[in-house]
Amino acid sequence: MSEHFADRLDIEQLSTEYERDGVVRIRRLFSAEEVEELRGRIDQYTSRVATLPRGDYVLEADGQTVRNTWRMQQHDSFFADLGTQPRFTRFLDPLVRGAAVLQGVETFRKPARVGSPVPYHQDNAYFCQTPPDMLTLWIAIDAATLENGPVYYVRGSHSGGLRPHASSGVAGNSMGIVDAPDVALAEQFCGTLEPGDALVHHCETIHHSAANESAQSRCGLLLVYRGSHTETDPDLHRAYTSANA
Ligand SMILES: O=C(O)CCC(=O)C(=O)O
Repeated sequence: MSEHFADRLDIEQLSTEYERDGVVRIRRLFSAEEVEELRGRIDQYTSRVATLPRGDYVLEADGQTVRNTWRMQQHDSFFADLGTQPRFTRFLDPLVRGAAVLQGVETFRKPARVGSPVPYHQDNAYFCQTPPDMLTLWIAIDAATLENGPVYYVRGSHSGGLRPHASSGVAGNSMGIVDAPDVALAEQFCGTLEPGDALVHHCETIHHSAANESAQSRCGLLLVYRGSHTETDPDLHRAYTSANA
């Protein structure tokens, strides 16, 4: 395997920022050529969503444009292979305090003009894992700019525990935090990215994104991992099930 940018990451620096803020940005994790390959694979995958189980994709309100794809690793070995490469698990292992196990491959596509907002939430309201040693590697396929709905994070919020969530009514993000934190947008970590950059966020870091009213789509490819030692918490799972009933 030829050397990859991921092989040269400063894991100690990454861990320090991740532990402190619950989110860290990695510049140029993928080269321009790699991004184009990922884009091609995602486009190919998206073009055949109608053949997938209905629960494995979500459309925008126009009923046509794909908002999310879920569980891509189950339907396409390219994404399963991508997510299990040691070059990623090597730097993610310390962040999940164990062995990083791929749990999901997803897209949040935020298409131009119709991309819908994502309400304030913590991923562990969906994942229901204890201890919460789970994270998302969010890879920018398009640039994420101030105009097209970048993900915003409340720094340090992963340390405050899981807050109450309730049904949000948003297709693709069924749960939202009951009382969104009173932190001005300007104080939040704004996940602006160039194609090939990535974010790593902890599963209890509070985050959200706005609608995309711009003419530029903002596609993110998400690889989700948990530490092999985590378990499903029955109380969290009950809360998830009742909010989604
Ligand atoms: O991509 C986005 O806009 C939101 C991503 C998100 O909510 C997540 O990673 O859980």
